[in-house]
Amino acid sequence: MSAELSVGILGYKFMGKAHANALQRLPTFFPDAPETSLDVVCGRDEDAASEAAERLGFDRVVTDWADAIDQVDVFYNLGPNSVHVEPSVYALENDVHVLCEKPLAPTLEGAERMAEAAAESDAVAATAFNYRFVPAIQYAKNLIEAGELGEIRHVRANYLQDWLSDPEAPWTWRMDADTAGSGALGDLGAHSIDLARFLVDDLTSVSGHLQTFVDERPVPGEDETRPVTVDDAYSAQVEFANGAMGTFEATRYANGRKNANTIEINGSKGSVKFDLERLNELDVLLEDDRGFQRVLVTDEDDPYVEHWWPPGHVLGWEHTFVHENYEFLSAAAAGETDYAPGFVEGLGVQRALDAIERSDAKREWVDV
Ligand code: SOE
Repeated sequence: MSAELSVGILGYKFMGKAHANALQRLPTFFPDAPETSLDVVCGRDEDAASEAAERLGFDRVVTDWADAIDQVDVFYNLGPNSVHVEPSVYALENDVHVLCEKPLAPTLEGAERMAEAAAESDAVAATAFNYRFVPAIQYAKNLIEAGELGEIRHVRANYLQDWLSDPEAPWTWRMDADTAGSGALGDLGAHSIDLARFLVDDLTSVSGHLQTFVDERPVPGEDETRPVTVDDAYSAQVEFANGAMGTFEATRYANGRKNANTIEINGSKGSVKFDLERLNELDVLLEDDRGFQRVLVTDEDDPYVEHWWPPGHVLGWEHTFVHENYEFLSAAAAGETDYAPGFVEGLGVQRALDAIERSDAKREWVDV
């Protein structure tokens, strides 16, 4: 492997743009990050992939993912969930580092195969849970680890969007069980569950409920509809290993909520509240406080902030990807195969997603 890590990406749309932007920001803001070369974009549609490669700053294009993986040090799996398993396993078997978007796989079996491949590989595997890398989330984690909230009793985590409220909103792969696995549950719930596992503990049992409100949707540019075979929304009650209890919800139908990813944690001594739509802030209540205090998490000694701007010069959603790429690439360069969030954490979340689906099917509590 050369000193510079060559990068290949599979999938060049929304997540391709987010990660390419992050890779380009690193040399300026995180000069100690490993150097990378943006080498190859992989996509079945060569023309579209070429256009994307040029726009995102990559050198070339291939149409076969194995070709891409054979030629790079680091593989970013940013495609639909149905292409997470095979290419990621192939990369790890060939000791190519992998960062894979969430949820890790469409099924629990797929995620288990990926985690096994990661355990046997000398390469580093990462699951792209970018919200762990929000400074305010790491600030909350530090408070919890320092015991400032005391014994954790409640977790309330919601992820609310509204882009499917309109029944005429077009069909996409995110609505197909074979391609996506699940709907709001895997796409949004995976983030909430990862944050809860990161900040609090493992989930041990769940009572889940899934709902699909609109069964078919128009296919863009065609005179037909396709069935929606995933959930539009889920809710779950959960028990944590440490005895805490939790309530979770995600939907694509919460009119007026664009990307409301919130988590509130209450302990015996204090509480924290986070809302992605105010991501520079954390509401904190400590032992002697009579109400929540708004902490602006933009001081130089706050996580990652010294790399950016002076206090108060707020960060945005895209910065979470820069921090995530910094940590992942640093671990890859150092060969830290116990990197977290790795495929172990991706699998942990997938077990919870699977349990919520099982619970819904049986209409009873199940173990994770
Ligand atoms: C779409 O619902 C989506 O882009 C998710 O796929 C992302 O993971 C989330 O961060 C924002 O919403």
